[in-house]
Amino acid sequence: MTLIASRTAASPTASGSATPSTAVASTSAPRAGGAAPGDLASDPASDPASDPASASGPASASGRAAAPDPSRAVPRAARPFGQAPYRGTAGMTDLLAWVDDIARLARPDRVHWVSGSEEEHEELLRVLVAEGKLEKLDPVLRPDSYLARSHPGDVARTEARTIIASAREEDAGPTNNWADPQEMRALRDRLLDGAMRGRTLYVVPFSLGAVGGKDSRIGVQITDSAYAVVSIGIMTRVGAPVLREISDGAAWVRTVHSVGAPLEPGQEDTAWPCHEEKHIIHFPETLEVFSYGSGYGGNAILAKKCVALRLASVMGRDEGWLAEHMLLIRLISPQGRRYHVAAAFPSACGKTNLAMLRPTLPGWRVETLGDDIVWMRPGADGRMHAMNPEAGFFGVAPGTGPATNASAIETLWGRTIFTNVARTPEGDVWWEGLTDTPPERLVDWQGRDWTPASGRPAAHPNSRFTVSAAQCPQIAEDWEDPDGVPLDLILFGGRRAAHVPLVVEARDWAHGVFLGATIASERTAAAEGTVGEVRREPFAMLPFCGYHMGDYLAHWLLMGRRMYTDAAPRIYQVNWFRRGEDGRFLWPGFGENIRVLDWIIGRLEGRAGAQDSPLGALPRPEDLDLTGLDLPAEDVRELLAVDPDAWQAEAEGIGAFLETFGDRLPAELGEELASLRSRLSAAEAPVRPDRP
Ligand code: OXD
Ligand code: MN
Repeated sequence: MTLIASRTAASPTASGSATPSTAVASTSAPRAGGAAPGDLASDPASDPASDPASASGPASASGRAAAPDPSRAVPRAARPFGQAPYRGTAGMTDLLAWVDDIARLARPDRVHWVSGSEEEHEELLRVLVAEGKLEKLDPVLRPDSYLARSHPGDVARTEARTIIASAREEDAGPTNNWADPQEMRALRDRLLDGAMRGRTLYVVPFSLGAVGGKDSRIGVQITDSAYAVVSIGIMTRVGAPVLREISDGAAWVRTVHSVGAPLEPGQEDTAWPCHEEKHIIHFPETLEVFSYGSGYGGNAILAKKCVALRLASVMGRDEGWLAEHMLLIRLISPQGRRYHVAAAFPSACGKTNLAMLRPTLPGWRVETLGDDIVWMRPGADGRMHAMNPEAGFFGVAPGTGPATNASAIETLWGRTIFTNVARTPEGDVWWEGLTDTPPERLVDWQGRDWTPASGRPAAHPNSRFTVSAAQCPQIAEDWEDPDGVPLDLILFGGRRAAHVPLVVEARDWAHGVFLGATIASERTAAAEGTVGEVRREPFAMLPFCGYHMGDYLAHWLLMGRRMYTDAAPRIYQVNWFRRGEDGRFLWPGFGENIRVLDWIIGRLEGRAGAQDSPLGALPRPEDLDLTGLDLPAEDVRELLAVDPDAWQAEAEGIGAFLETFGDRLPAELGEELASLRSRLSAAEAPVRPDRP
């Protein structure tokens, strides 16, 4: 018996006639064999390990529980997948009441409580394949891997439909869309009314950070998308161990997601159910999220952008920490010294590549700790401590290849869910950049035949892979350590064709905050909008900051004061994307970025030289180790050049942007801008380093 929903297994009459009480019946259904196998019970069974849904023990690095101990598991045929936990504690009673309320409104055919077991994950994948929502890839070429093709109108985060519904409009600030929370609750109730008819409502308890970690946060996502469930299972730690936290009284975040595509009795499902009308609504005061209409990425895996960034940034503001759109690595020097580096880049600007850097300079090593989100907090030792709250990578596929990110390619050997990439005739995947020469024939991301002459990309530019971080060959051994790592360095970067030099050193924390606040970048396909258009992306957080950006900048300045000046991470700005007049990238990037990191670490260690510029200290060409790199001297000069006239215009743009924060702009940042302007005025001519 399996309790996982399947359209083929579902009874059309049951789906049509589910009353609120039958819809939620499975939350209180009697347990197989009279035991309490799915329970978090109040007495001995309050230990989730005594429940077969969690008999497999705590969630592993893969975000799913390890293989169950056969001596403790109930026979497979009787495994009570999806059964509701017991209302044994106040925490569980609250959770069950909330699930009952949503189920009464959304009227699903059934309710499935996600246990996080490996069997459950596999069963969900099997059902998704049976329903035509996933395609299983060739088991030899790409073992245990799947391909999803989304609806062509549901391919990226929908920033225009992303709302911060704070009680007061001014608290959302000028960079967010705001709507009245009461209206948004009414909208939510209207949209949810019957939205899950004919479908299964999944309850997914998730933990950001190791379950029980002192800086971890937990939440529950209700969703009617099994694709979202398996994705959340990879990206976070899910299931019974989290329920235990809730049962023990831990605070948790409530998130509800519906694809907005109820099924009438007998109605055929589609491969990618979604709705034209989309809303991603955050309630920062009550720490809730409601997402409707989309099944894609950050719109559907609510733990990621909605909770780990937008709501977490609010929690961080209130509790004295920071939730950031950053990668996290450990850089090990040829002398064996270890440095921890966090780096903020806007979406699809190479965070995953830098997170898995394979240095070309001899002796250097990089260990991956995270590729997208970092939570950091000033510690009692006066240093900033950082951790990656996620358990997987949701990376952009195009551009990822053996030459650009060999580690990612190895990470994707199998056990991966691909979305919107192309499929080869042999049943493997392909995307632009995976190989230099495309295969002669493919099925493209929309399921159409494709050849190199088709004149359109085979994979969608925002096509993705979802994979456990544990599969990365260079993942740090301690990547799940709840204590995190002490941070030495913070990088801010964007994608800028002109003006912005390869690297600039901040003078101090306030200047570093100014550099972070003024990042601008060319838009990529990660969100809807015009690709290539330059927009200001402070701290790469423009779409992810859950409150007023001016207050966020003030919070960064405050965090600086919570550290010892000489122990705070040093801040640098980088730009790998500068182009020459002929449009060529001037810097080779990827593994060669170690040369910039080597200079930065040289600065930290006091061994690297620099020249001053109106923007901050820069390397002279001779300060960079360019050994073995066939880089024209003119290109190096261009990469390190600062043109005061162009920067005066840039400063105008920065000023206009900062003004939008009104009286919430911290005075220090106005002073930083004034001092940049006066340094630019004092510079007589473009700073162009001469090669010795
Ligand atoms: C992501 C993004 O998915 O930033 O990580 O869009
Ligand atoms: Mn991201």
